[in-house]
Amino acid sequence: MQGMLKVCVVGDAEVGKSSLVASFVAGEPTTTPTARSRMYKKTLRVGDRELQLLIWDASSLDPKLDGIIKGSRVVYLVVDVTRYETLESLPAWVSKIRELEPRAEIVVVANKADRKYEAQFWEEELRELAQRLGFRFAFTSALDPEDGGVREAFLLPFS
Ligand SMILES: Nc1nc2c(ncn2[C@@H]2O[C@H](COP(=O)(O)OP(=O)(O)O)[C@@H](O)[C@H]2O)c(=O)[nH]1
Ligand SMILES: [Mg+2]
Repeated sequence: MQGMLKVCVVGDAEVGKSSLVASFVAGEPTTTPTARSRMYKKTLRVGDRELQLLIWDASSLDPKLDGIIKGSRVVYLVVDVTRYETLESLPAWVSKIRELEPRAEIVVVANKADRKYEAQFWEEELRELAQRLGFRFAFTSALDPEDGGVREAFLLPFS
């Protein structure tokens, strides 16, 4: 077995970070919003490899946010498809991550995809940004742990 891999989940407030992590780790989205960051452990089997993830659900209000990003191998950067401003703040997040942890892989998670009918941006716009800023992206619905694409999004860097 390999060592622990540190990853973190960041993004603007209320985009669904805690719901995504809870959905991935425990199979159900969280119901308790919190301003504090939390760490979870999750063991993953990918092919014949076993990965031990240390997953930080990083609160955007946490004064220790920079320390959480530092040392992360993957940073899941969450945006909310129903709020365009979360896409507008994406480049600033990418710069911050690149500055703190240049080698981290960034995966943009476009969450709340179940509200597509209210979406303020979608795939074309993400693809354009992804090409320019160099990240991969996935759509998710944290409210649907089974079919919401949550596991696929978290696994993207490891498959
Ligand atoms: N419709 C929908 N609501 C979501 C989704 N993910 C989170 N939410 C809701 O968005 C709000 C903020 O979620 P939370 O996980 O606390 O966001 P955080 O501040 O980024 O940790 C809560 O009311 C969640 O129930 C999703 O995929 N779809
Ligand atoms: Mg939260």
